[in-house]
Amino acid sequence: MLVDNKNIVIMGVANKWSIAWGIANKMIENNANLIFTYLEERNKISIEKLLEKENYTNYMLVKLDVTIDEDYENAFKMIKEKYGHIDGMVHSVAFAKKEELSGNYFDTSREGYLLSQNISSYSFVKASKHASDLMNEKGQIICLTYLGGERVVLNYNVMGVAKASLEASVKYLAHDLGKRNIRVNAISSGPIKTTSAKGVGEFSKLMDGFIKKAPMGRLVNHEDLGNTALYLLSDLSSGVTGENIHVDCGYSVLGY
Ligand code: 1JT
Repeated sequence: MLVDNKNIVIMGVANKWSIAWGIANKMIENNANLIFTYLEERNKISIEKLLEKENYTNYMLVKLDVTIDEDYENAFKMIKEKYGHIDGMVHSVAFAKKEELSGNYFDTSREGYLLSQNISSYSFVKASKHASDLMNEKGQIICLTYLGGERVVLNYNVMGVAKASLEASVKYLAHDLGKRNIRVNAISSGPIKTTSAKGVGEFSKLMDGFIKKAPMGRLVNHEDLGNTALYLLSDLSSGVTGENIHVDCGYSVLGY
């Protein structure tokens, strides 16, 4: 198995619709040891329930509010105490205020801008620092992004700018960590109906348009993302770093 007995930290499972859960599920099938970070008690309970259903008991849950420096210290200290080292990390965390995901980008508030950068982008830098400290000889780090970080996608606005900075961080971190044989990559996912996405106005319209236009004529699913995550977290992708893999049923090749 491709990630057999690997210790992998997964940030961003809130419930069964989370992209991070799709990735975790694939890791469970491939016998990884998973460490979940969560924000709120209700997320912890959701994760425990999901894992119980899978009959998966060999895991760790740690609280980590990505906006609090001491939370990283505590979380990674506890991870080190239990596992000694880690082999991989998955970052699937983002936030923007709902009112900033529509209308004109120029109406973005300073507070909203900084909040989305803090949670969606800086957290990846900070987590990569702590995760890489626990990696020996080699490691793999991945994050989730969206086309709106590279192109103008209507309404994505402040999140697009946060994803642009996340994608730039992937390249700088790949440079920092390459000599230590730690690879850093992004997965650019097509739109997925998660709890956060459902809160966005006109999201269903975006999904309909996506199915109509995407070369494969369908939506991306959790398994598609889990498969690419498995590739990136395993030795199948040895030699790949600083890359952004589009798992979007071909949508991003379109010029119309
Ligand atoms: C967040 C939200 C990050 C929705 C997100 C996201 N990354 C992708 N989506 C889905 C999406 C959202 C919009 C969109 C296209 C896709 C919700 C708040 C938390 C962070 O516009 C075209 C707005």
